[in-house]
Amino acid sequence: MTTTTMTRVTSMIGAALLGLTALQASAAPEMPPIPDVQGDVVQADGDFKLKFSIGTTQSGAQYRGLEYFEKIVEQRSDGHIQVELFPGAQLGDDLQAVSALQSGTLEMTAPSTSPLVSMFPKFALFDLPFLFPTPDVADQVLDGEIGQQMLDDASTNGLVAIGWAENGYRQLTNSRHEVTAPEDLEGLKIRTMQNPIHLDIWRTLGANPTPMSFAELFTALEQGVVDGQENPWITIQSSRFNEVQDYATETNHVYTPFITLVSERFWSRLPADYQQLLRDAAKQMGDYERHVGRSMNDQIKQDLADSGMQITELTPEQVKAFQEKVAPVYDNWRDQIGGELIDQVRAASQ
Ligand code: KDG
Repeated sequence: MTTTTMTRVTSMIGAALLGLTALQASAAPEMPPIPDVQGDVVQADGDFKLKFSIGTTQSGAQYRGLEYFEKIVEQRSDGHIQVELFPGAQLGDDLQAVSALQSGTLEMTAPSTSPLVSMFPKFALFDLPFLFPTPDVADQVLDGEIGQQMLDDASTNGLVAIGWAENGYRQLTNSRHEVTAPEDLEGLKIRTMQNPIHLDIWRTLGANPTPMSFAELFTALEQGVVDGQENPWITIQSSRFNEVQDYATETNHVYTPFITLVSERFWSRLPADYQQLLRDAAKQMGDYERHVGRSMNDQIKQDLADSGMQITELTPEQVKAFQEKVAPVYDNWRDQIGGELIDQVRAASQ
């Protein structure tokens, strides 16, 4: 191949790549800029390496939050704590990452609460359908007494729970047909998180639910092992589910938080001032990450529609039909979660 053809070929490849990156760049919605670091440098002894693993991808709001966490911790420790980020379940899915923290082979992770319900039964509060009518109610609970009590309860079994972030309000997608009523779910194979309440929700709604790790979801959708799934808009886009799903229904049926966890073995090696630095950084990361996800929902819905997905926004009457059909789930789980806790959250939305 003569040099000119090479250059022509290379320039063509270059152009194609540029085109591609431009396309990808155009696909990724504008994220709010990462804020400046607030607070002074923390003086403390020792140098530390911290690996932080998550299951969602690099183009999601959660990863953006981690980038802010990394910036705060490295700047305010004057480089004495080095943070390495691992998105996309590179170091394992939620359950694998949590057990890696317990064995001390990983320092931090931020899973959804749903896969951890067998370890922390009270987390099931977040899996009850339609319990958090607005983000405000979610913030009141996470940043209030209930949220703090849950962090304290989860600081056991080799784990230290230091903060909350947000996965978000979950939306249904599928590859078969538009869903506007529970009856449309008849016979649809829906992937759920590995969580007994989510299985109960979709069974009660008339679908055929299958529990599965998030790390296996895209392939299962692509191969038609399951017809549908449910996740927040930001996760639907950042995981490119719109490439294997044609229909989305804005159900907002469950609010899922992320909980920020540290390995107790790593934590106990940190000087107290660095422990406080990680707590401060986790708080700022969580607040920023909530803002990122919420500020992008409308833009993402538009992008998904532009990508060819049929987005269905339910009327209040249609939402009510889902709420009424799924109400029995509360009777099944009230005792395990605690009626008082559920009533406290309900009171917060009055
Ligand atoms: O680590 C990623 C999971 O925490 C998260 O995406 C869970 O919403 C989730 C799902 O559907 O598995």
